[in-house]
Amino acid sequence: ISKPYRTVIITGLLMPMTLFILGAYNGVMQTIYRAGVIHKPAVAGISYYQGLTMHGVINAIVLTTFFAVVFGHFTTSHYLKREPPKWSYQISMILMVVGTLMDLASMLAGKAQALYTFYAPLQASAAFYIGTALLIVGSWFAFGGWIIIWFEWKKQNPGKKMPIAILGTFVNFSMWFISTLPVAYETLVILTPWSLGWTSSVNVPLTRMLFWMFGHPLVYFWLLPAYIAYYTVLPKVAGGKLYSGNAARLAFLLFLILSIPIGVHHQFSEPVFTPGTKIWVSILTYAVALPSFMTAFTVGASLEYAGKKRGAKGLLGWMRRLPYFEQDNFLFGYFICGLFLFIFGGISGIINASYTLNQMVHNTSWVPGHFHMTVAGPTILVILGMSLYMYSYVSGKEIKFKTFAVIIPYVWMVGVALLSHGLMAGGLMGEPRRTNMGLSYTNPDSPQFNKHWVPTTTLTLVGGMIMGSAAIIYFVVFFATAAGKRVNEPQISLPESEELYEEKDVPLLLNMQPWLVISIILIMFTYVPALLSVFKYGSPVKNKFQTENPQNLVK
Ligand code: HAS
Repeated sequence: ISKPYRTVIITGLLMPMTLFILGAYNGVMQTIYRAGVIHKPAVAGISYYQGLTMHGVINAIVLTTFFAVVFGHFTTSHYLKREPPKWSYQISMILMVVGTLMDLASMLAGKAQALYTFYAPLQASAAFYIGTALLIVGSWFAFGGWIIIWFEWKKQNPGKKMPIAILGTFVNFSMWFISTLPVAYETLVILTPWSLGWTSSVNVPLTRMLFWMFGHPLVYFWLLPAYIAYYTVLPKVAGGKLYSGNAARLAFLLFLILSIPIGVHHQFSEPVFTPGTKIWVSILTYAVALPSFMTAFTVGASLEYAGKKRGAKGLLGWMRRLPYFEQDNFLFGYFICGLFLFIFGGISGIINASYTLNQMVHNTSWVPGHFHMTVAGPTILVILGMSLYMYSYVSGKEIKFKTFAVIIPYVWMVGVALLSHGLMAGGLMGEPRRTNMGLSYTNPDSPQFNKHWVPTTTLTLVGGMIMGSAAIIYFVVFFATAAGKRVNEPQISLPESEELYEEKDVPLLLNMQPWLVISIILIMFTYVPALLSVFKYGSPVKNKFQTENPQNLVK
């Protein structure tokens, strides 16, 4: 591995992991505010919404984007046996670092309290919008470099199939590229001039629609690196083989067509969109669960095969034989805990997808309950495990405190399960999300005090504390590893799972082009009517606190 490439990868691992300390701290603070342990609008100079914005932006946008890029460098260089052009990875990292620093400065200065969803009417500083755009554009450059080396590889290896990890990476970044166009437009063309006072009004529903055009595929951008690891790394780590390569390919390609056109499912409660658009999006949202059901089957079958190869007997005996606590296989714990949480994260997502059930749970704490079992489940656990793994390889340093490294995911999983249970149980009783409840509902001195939300917010607090403890142990392991001495030659290497069967080639699964065309058609089907509605019913709002009378928005 060349020195500049190593420097870029190490920066891409160290910088977001350092910021994650601040992100995780602000997450724990959320549970403290909610449980009414403190009844204050701010702690240590960071206000409730400032902290919530930092928590979301650092954990869900910065850490995940850096990881997707670094993991993409690893998968492409490992499977294509070459490095991308220097300009591509260097420009990419510079833009991402500068963008992140702009975001961080805005958030620390209290100039960005618009939450990680940052649509109007909440307003952040122009630096925040430009920083976010730079972070995104930086990731495009990395993708450009991988496309170049893919064509080189293809020329030198005619007739060879695109490796599954490369297909997963390309699907993920194609979807990312398409869906980041609307948010780049939103931040640079609409929100930045509005924030600078160059425009006097803003079309709120338009900014929300453009955000969710990006915001939903964003969640699959978080998930797909984890799926790449589940399909191509986990079977090997578990001691088995991948049950079906064709099923893995189909799952990724289905994400390419179904991830983008469903953003409106975050907007079921908004009167701007017609019922027709909402029903259509509800149906597509059920459809996007299919590739995950397929993943549950394929990955489950691969694990069963691994357990049986390790000597398991009977129907479920394979579950007992898997390498849960093996130090040399420490990645296994991160993967399996993520999969376990995702069973419940997925079920709650399918509940959200129902147009009618969504009316019950929308804007309650049920929603963060759902997304902590997905983002803080497979996404973050694979990020934590793989970051440690990649750091150790690319720096040539041994992982320190391996016993701790093995138990972290289990502690984290217990924390997430309790936190999410508290949030979801509270949500079903109407507990609001994004609210400093310590000032009102969980403050016994407030006339708004609600005793029914005390047990649920307390459970959330306990879960948050356990997650916080797991995070502290992780930071010790990660930074002790980073501070260690180099003992091996730095290299890029990944565990490579073989496929169990030699399956027949299916041409449609080896060509992304038709899927890209279907993707564009489905996007048009959803967003042309959605855009027409937004222009018809979404009136510009003059200042950030004034909203239209909802009656005017309904025809
Ligand atoms: Fe979601 C809201 C619907 C998946 C993240 N979601 C959110 C928000 C976030 C988020 C962050 O339809 C809140 C945004 C905000 O701030 O407002 N979501 C879904 C559906 C799915 C789904 C249908 N979400 C995700 C993933 C996320 C994520 C993945 C991040 C990574 N979500 C919604 C909806 C809303 C929403 C509505 C709007 C709510 C509202 O009103 O605001 C599906 O993709 C889920 C499919 C998943 C499965 C599970 C498969 C299980 C697997 C594990 C198998 C286990 C094995 C292990 C093999 C079908 C693969 C076995 C072995 C052993 C030993 C046990």
